[in-house]
Parts: sequence; C-alpha cells; structure tokens
Amino acid sequence: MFDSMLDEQIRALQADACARMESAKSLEELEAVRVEALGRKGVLAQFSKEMGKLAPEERAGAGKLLNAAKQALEEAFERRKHSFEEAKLAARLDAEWVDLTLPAAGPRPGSLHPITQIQMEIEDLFVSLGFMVLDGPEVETEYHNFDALNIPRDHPARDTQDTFWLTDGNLLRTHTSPVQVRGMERFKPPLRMVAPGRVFRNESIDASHEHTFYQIEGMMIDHDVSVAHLLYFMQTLLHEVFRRDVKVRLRPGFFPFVEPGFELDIQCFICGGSGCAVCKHSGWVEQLGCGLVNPNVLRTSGIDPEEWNGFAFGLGLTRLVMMRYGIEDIRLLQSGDLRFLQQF
Ligand code: FA5
Repeated sequence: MFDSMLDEQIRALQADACARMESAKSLEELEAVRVEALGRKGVLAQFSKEMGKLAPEERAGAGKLLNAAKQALEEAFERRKHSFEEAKLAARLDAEWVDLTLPAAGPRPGSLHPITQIQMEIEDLFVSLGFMVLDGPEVETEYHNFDALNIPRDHPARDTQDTFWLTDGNLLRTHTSPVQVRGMERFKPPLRMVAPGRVFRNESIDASHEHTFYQIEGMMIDHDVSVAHLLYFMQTLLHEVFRRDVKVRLRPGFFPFVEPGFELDIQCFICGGSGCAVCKHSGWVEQLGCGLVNPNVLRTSGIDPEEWNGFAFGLGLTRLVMMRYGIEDIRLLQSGDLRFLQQF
C-alpha cells in the first residue's frame, strides 16, 4: 500500500519536473527546477530519507524507482541545458557573422592638411592662368631674403621681419619673396610665377600670428603691367578660394621691393566684421602685401626697368585657411591635433 503510494508520488514528481524543465524559459528557471527536484534538500532527497521507513523487501524496488527518476531528471536537465547553449551559440554566430568575401578594411586613409589643400588649389588656378610654380630654399642667404629686395642691412624694414639666424650667416627665410629674386635670376622676363612655402619669423605668438607659417608669392613681369592687372589677379584668386562675395580693403602699404605698395585686407569671417581676437577687434584681417615691382629690384636681378615692369604679391596662406574655415586660433593649424585635422 505504502509502496504504491510512494511509487505514484515518484512518478508524478518525475513527470512534473521533466515537464517544467522542458518548458523552462531560461537557464535560471531550469536551475531552479533542478535544485527543487534533485538538490541536496530537494524532493528526491526527501523521498530517499523516507525509504528508511519502508519494509526491507519494499526498499529495493523503491530504490530502483528513485534512481530511475533521478537519472531521467538529470538527463532532462542536461538536454534542456544543451538546447539553451545551442541557442546562445547560434545567436552569437548570427550576431558576429562576417562576410569573408568583403575587401579587408586596410589602413585608415589620412587627408591633406588644409593649408596643403588650399595651396594646391591656388597653384592649379595660377597654372591655368599661365604661371609656373617655383620652389625655393627655407634656409636662405641674407642677399636673397633682404638685399636683393631693396632691404639693405641698415634698413628699418628688417626690424619688422626679425628671424632666426644661422651661425654661417644664412637665415630662415622670413617671406617667400626671395623666390621672386631666384625666379628673375634664372628665367628672365616675360615671367609669370607663383612660389608657395613655409616661412619663419621671430614673432610673439597670438591668435593670428605664428613663428612658422605659409605664404604664396606671385610675380608677373611683362610690358606695361599695371595695378589693374594686379587687382584682376587678386580678385580672381579670392573668388576661387572663397566662392562667395568677399569684402576687401586695399590700403597703401610699405614694402621696399614694390612701388606703389598695398596691403589687402578682407573683412573678418570669424566675427563678420564686428571685432574679435583674430582681427584684433578691427573687423579686418590682413591677407597679403602687393604692389608694382620696384625698378631697383628688377635692376639688381639684371632686368632692364626701362623695358620691363611687373607686379608681385605675397599672400598669407595660413590666414587664408583661417578665414575659409572660420578657424579662431592660428595655433591649431600647427598643433598636430588629429581631432582638429580630421575635420578636413
Ligand atoms: C611680406 O611678407 C611681403 N613679402 C609680402 C609682399 C610680397 C609684398 C610681394 C609686396 C610684394 P607681410 O609681412 O605683410 O609681407 O606678410 C604677408 C602676409 O603674411 C600677411 O598679409 C599675413 O597674411 C601673413 N603673415 C604675416 N605675418 C604672419 C604671422 N606671424 N603669422 C601668420 N601669418 C602672417
């Protein structure tokens, strides 16, 4: 009597726990059923204790039944656990699937520095207008940087372009204008040239002044060149760079190598003309110096000023980039900060 009751209870427990294991929705739920049925304090353990109360002849049969139930439940547990693991693996394989036929990512592409980009655009423009692109040394002779440009040793214009002198008497060029001299020496007129490059000055640094910056020089020598020609090329240049209306201001400027000389300012793009640190609260940013080539400069390079004349300009490429992109501090351009550079 007792035997068949126990028998029934064990079978009912097995059926119930198996069914719950099979329908468990998570590993946690499955584990909870296992602990309840098979754990040290679980129902089967409870039955084992009760077996002690059975008559010895009944005990063997009940023992077998309990073992069979335990084994069946352990198998059901393992089966369900395995199915959870398989589902988890399948989900992972699904999520982490990669198409091996796709081309490999390769190295991350870099980009050209914004100064290089603008330099190349201006070079292309001037090449299309019949100019050649020249290069000159960054370590210059005093003669090419100053004397040949009508700036003798005792001339006050040297003070505005203080630079870094080398022990051999050479210097880090303060502007791209020495390339004018090299161009005239080598090619003779008629001559149309631009010369981009890095220049250096012993300068106190602020939002719009660097000790190392970029300029592009331009020169045209021909017959009857006038200020009108100069203005035409400056307007074409600014239109190409900004592709919108730019307010410019031309004012007299002194450079010993041109006569007459001008400075061309553009209305500050950072503040729209109302005043900021970049334009030193004037609303205007100086972009370039220009003028008609001083006859002394032509003569020094062996060109007859009675026959030839020309214009020259020297544009601050670094400041031009600042205006084009609205960069508020010139120091960012040489900082090497990738967060800044990746924007271009
Ligand atoms: C010159 O360097 C002359 N060689 C320009 C020139 C060429 C005049 C041919 C006439 C004929 P200036 O020192 O003004 O001039 O500099 C030219 C431009 O370089 C300035 O208009 C400005 O845009 C830029 N510049 C000058 N100093 C700095 C600086 N410290 N940091 C950044 N840009 C500068």
